[in-house]
Amino acid sequence: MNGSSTFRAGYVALIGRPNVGKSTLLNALLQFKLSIVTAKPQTTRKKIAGILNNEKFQIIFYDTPGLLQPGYNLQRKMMEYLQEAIGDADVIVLITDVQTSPQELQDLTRNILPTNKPVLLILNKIDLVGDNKMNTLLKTYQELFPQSGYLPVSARRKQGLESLINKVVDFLPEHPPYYPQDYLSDSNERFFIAEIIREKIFEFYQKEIPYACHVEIEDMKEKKGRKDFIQAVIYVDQPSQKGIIIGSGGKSLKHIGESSRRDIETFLGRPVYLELYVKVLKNWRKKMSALKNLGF
Ligand SMILES: Nc1nc2c(ncn2[C@@H]2O[C@H](COP(=O)(O)OP(=O)(O)OP(=O)(O)O)[C@@H](O)[C@H]2O)c(=O)[nH]1
Ligand SMILES: [Mg+2]
Repeated sequence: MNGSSTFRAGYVALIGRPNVGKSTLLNALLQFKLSIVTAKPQTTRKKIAGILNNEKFQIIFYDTPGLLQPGYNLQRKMMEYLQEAIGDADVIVLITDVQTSPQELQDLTRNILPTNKPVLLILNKIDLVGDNKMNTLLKTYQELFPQSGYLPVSARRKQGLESLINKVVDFLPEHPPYYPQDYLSDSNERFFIAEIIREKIFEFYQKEIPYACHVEIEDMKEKKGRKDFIQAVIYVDQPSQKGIIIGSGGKSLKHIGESSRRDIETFLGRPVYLELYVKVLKNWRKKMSALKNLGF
């Protein structure tokens, strides 16, 4: 009867440089670990919807790949996802952190920030600095990004999130929900399972290896009275990387399998059996046809 006329719903793009904490912030806002988080930049490669629901609003947040100057086709695809999220958004949340140079961010965003949409600038990781440094940074950002609203937060410590949600909701149009109100995302389980495996690869291997890997779920079967069976393949882009992924006596791959399985079980809320293997798909990050086949 009442309240329905004031329901607000809309799309919010979470954008920013690699590693500033976009995925951490999404998870903190949803109070659920949906998007993978690692200490390495360029972890997120697609746009990932995370839907926040309550009686008054539905916010569809889009986590996106970190903003960069693309050097190869995978990175070009990543920037297309970012542009799509900006294009679809009712509100842009531009995230930066206390380690990023404000000037550099201004240079990078000059041509991508729309002038006809509200932009909220979020200064993340304030747990790493004192109030003085934080206030100086906020002042610099206010000078460089005059049309924005500003908020300091710590995604890791879950500080400032309520103000962020309130500000976002203020900008949202009156609109009925876009998705059923028990939806958390529009991606399927398989996508998130592959992402969990990729997170473990990012955490475990060094240098170029994580960037050369792509993960696909080849088979997933529910088995009555038994654990679900999941088969995943890790694609590498050079033959020499296959041995590194597997490790001596299969040790490294076994470690990835065990740590992935634990997190997949937490994510799904049920026990699974996980089988991993490795395939070479030469230069998949550069070849448009390979990228297309892998869902980019
Ligand atoms: N100290 C501190 N660290 C944070 C905070 N938020 C995120 N981090 C850390 O920053 C690193 C990067 O976090 P992500 O959430 O993966 O960053 P991202 O912006 O999604 O990175 P890409 O997907 O690579 O673009 C991780 O090690 C996080 O734990 C914060 O509020 N405080
Ligand atoms: Mg991310």
